[in-house]
Amino acid sequence: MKFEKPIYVTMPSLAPLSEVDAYLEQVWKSGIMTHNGPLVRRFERDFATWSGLPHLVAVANGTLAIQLALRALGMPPGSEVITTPFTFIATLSAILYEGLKPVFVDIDPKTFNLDPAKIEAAITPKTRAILPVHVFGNPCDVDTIDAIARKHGLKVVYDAAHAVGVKVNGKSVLEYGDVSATSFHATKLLNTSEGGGIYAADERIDRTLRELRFFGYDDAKSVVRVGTNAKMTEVNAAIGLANLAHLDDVLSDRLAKYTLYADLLSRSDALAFQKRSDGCNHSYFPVVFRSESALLKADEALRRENVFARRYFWPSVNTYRTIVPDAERCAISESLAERIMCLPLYGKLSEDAIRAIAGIVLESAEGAA
Ligand code: T4K
Repeated sequence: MKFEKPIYVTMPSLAPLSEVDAYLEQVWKSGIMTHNGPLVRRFERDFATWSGLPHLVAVANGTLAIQLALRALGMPPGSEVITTPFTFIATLSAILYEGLKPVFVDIDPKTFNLDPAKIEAAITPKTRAILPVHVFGNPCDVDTIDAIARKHGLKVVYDAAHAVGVKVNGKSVLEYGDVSATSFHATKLLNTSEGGGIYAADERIDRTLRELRFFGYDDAKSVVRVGTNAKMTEVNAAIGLANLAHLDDVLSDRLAKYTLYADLLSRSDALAFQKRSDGCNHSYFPVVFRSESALLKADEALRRENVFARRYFWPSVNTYRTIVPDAERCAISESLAERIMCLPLYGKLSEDAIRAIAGIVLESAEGAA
């Protein structure tokens, strides 16, 4: 059965418009649109409270959040940053944009996260930091990574773009590492349309991040460093505040939908799934096929029914020859990237639609097996 309207990989989780309007009225009344105004400050406070963090730096998007996080650590140009090849292009471009050198270390084939057992072999005298990603909201092995970083005197910046609501050892995963950068993009569990957030426990780093996002100004409006404009606007904060009130419901709904997909699909041994750790937020539903041709066949079958899954993440970012011509090969990531696809997963997706999508994927994968 062909879906009447196209089903995309995701749709934004949106609060009722009246709830956004209530915040926007404040913006219209005050005329304060930006420059870390009252709604941005409130969004920072409320998101931090919801996450159990003491503070947060809200920024314009998740890519700038990673860039500022790297910049705030003050690494010399050309410093090596150990990172994962299995991620969205933004992780890599942020490292390159900051004039740093990415060094790719392959992933764990089960969790899809940077494999901590392979990190130490990649450390050189130029290594200054490790930048892992909590892929699809599945937390990294933070204790092992932090222990390696401490042993070698390295900084850790987590790309936590997918990790809103993720907990490890009973606390927000954003608390791990020196700095964590998250995303509030329209496609994320909590969205401000475009937006990002950075958390650093260290007060000096936190202050530096605030200066970096605001042209290098300190609180007294003296220019104390080279900064940029990475501010979140009041309108974005209004959307975020309204959506934040529904975040607990969004998270429990994702878990229910993820579980339904998993129950339906795990009966086939033509498919494999991400090994999730406790605290995962189930923000994506990735499914792994035996071969790229099996994936393409399933994708085609879905498209025929008006369903548009996404190849997150393909290709493995170490293979972007135009920007990283000499990058390390990463066999596990490159193979996974060819065989993995994320199925539609969002609040308005009905149970019937999930059953139908799973049926198409199963039929196609088993036919290809
Ligand atoms: N690090 C990681 C690991 C990331 O995954 C990302 C972003 C970042 C860093 C950087 O964060 P940001 O700078 O973006 O804050 C999307 C998102 O644009 C991107 O935020 C996300 N990761 C990435 C995984 O996915 P596309 O090009 O696949 O998205 P797009 O625009 O095709 O959207 C997917 C589907 O969502 C559409 O088919 C329809 C739906 N959609 C999308 C938008 C933008 C809507 O319904 N409404 C919308 O406004 O990159």
